[in-house]
Formats: sequence, C-alpha cells, structure tokens
Amino acid sequence: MFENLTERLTRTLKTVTGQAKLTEDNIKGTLREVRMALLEADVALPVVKAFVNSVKERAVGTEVTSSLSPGQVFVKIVNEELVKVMGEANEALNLAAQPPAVVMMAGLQGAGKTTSVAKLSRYLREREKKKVLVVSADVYRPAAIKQLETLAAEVQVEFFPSTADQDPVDIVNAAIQHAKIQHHDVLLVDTAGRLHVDGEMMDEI
Ligand SMILES: Nc1nc2c(ncn2[C@@H]2O[C@H](COP(=O)(O)OP(=O)(O)OP(=O)(O)O)[C@@H](O)[C@H]2O)c(=O)[nH]1
Ligand SMILES: [Mg+2]
Repeated sequence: MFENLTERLTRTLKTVTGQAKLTEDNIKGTLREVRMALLEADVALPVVKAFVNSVKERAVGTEVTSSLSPGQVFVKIVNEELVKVMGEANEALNLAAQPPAVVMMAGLQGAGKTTSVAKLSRYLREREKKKVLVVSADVYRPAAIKQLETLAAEVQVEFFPSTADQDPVDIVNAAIQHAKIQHHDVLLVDTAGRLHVDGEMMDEI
C-alpha cells in the first residue's frame, strides 16, 4: 500500500511543486491519486472519504513556508493523517515463549480470520524469518480446512493436516506436538467463526 501511495504521490506531486500555495484546484489531481491508492489497498470507502477530506481541509490555504515546498507540505499532511488513521503506536506480536509460540485466531464468522492467518504467516516467514506452521481447527464450515491449506501453499508455510471428523482440541494438540518436534517457531491456529453467546463454542476455545 505504501509503495503504491509513494509512487502515485511522486508522480502527481509535480503539479503542486512550484506553486506558492496549496489550493483546492492544484491539489485536486493529487488527492484523486491518494484516494485511488487507498481504495486499491482495500481501505473502506467511508474511511477513504474522511481521510481525503481532512487532508483537503488542512492543505487548502496552507501558506508554504520558506523551508518546505508545496509538495513537501502536502506529503507532510498526508503522512500525519495516515499516522492518525493507522494508529500512532505499533504493538509488535509477542512471540516470547518456549517455541512454538502459539497464536490463535478467534472471532465472528467471516471476520477475516483465515485470511489473517495467511497474511501473518507470510509476514513472519519473510520479515521475521520464522519457521511457521498453520493448522485449521474449523471442522464446522465445509471446505474451511481446504481454504487454509490453499492459502498456506500460496504463502509457502507448512500446513498441518486436519479433517472435519476430528475434535478441534485434539487437532490443535497434535499440531503443537508436531511443531515442537519439527522446531517451528510459531504455530498459527485458525478456528471456526463463533458468537460469544454460543457456550459450547466458547468452551472449545
Ligand atoms: N476486501 C477484503 N476482504 C477480505 C479481507 N480479509 C478477508 N476478506 C474476505 O472476507 C471473506 C471472509 O474471510 P475469511 O478469512 O475466510 O474469514 P473467516 O473469519 O476465516 O471466516 P469463517 O472461517 O467463515 O468464520 C473472504 O472472502 C475473504 O477473501 C480484507 O482485508 N479485505
Ligand atoms: Mg475461516
């Protein structure tokens, strides 16, 4: 997302450089690029709209100081607003445990658990150089296990097989054993979507 945004900004900032002042007119094109970059990065439309509006509000009428060019001022505003949207602090994943560090995804149906397991796997493998194992304890939704298997292959991490006739708790215990023996750093556990009012499902967790 940031690479895309950087590229788009660099390309359109030429229109604002050299201007003495940022106006609605001379930032229109650049704002459009910012909007496109955010939408392409899968940011929700209402968030994009609010973001573009606050950038516009802050940018229009901003006098350009001697030390910064209009382009730089604009980038500074975009940067500050991005920090606001994304959160100012970044909490790292705490993996300080006797390996494997076990991370369990839990949440509502369709919240993005399985997709997040894949994204996280890739991040941990590529950026943190971790040996990752993933397992699915979703024995309820048809093809849920296969979904994780496919994603695991895509992001190139090891997949611990399970089947829909197994008990979720047994699946996870077996995966932990396997991860210990094979010296995996992290085990990511994908679980079935559930509601907090479902007592049985909550006990399982
Ligand atoms: N646009 C968008 N779609 C997403 C994102 N994350 C997940 N999805 C989609 O949302 C749908 C559900 O995602 P899953 O990862 O399967 O969600 P889940 O929580 O595992 O769902 P259950 O296992 O059925 O509870 C899929 O079609 C995903 O492709 C995201 O960040 N952006
Ligand atoms: Mg899922």
